Amino acid sequence: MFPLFLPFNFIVMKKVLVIGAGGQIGTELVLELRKRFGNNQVIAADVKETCSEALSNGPYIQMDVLDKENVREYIINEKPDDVYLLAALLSATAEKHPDFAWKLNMEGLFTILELAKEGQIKKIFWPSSIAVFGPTTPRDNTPQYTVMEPTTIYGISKLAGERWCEYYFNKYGVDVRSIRYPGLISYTSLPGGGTTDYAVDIFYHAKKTGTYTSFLNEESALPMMYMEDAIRATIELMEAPKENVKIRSSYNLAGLSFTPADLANAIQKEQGNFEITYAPDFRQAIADSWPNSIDDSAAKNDWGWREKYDLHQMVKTMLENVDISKLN
Ligand code: AKB
Repeated sequence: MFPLFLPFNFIVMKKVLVIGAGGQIGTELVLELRKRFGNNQVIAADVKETCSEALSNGPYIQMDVLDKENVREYIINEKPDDVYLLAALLSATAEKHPDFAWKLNMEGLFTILELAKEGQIKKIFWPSSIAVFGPTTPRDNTPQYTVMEPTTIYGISKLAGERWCEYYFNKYGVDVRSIRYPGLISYTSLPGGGTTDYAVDIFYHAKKTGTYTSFLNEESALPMMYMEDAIRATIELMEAPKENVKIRSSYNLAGLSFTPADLANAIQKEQGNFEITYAPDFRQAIADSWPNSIDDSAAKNDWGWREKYDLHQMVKTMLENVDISKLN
């Protein structure tokens, strides 16, 4: 006879593959998915040969998302239900390697969309970004639907990717879901190559030396979010009933919005001794083309999104947890 109460993991015994698991989002996403679905159900994949210590509690495979045949063979054999495709070059690095950024950010997406079209994957998560907006977009409380003329190669690739996602949903019924991430702030894994990275770096320097030189000027307000909120949003969107996911390009998502000066003040309040100076570099022009704040009412209405972290809570949590030995 069947037991009356089935354990949670038995009921939701799905297999999940996270490609690009070694990055800032990937690491924390894998850990949270493993808590929910079981360690062995969530496969971390990354281009790096070996797995980071943080991800050693479950399966890991080396995977280059540009090696299409290998990705296809793996997915067809392993049959993951959900695939999170996170491998990408972020805004600042992409400006230095535009050809490779376009290749990496687009080709992997096509491979995964095609596999879903063939019925090999049930659901896809693909991250977009506030970088899809550009200097002609209204900058305050940027609407879900508005002018989108990105000026960075990263933004262009993300906007093109959004259009492809929506096309595969409309044309082939591919269940693809996406969020336009703001700058993400976390302490488990360092960000790499983004324009919003200052908002993570600052905590390591504040704790180690009490000073920081920001590569954005003091007035650069940008949409930001604490990683715990971003991971929860991602999983909530992926677990939402299909009919609630009305936007198949990508959802605006808002959490916080602050300038380097606001962040420095909040750190000063929390820590006492802290000084910031400003030396804007090429990333300033990227920040200047992005929104100050985002309207995320569609995400709130469609699948119930609510942020939890405010600036004070985020600063407190970061100062308590950043490990300064990670700073070279
Ligand atoms: C970046 O700065 O490139 C990213 C992003 C906003 O997508 N953090």
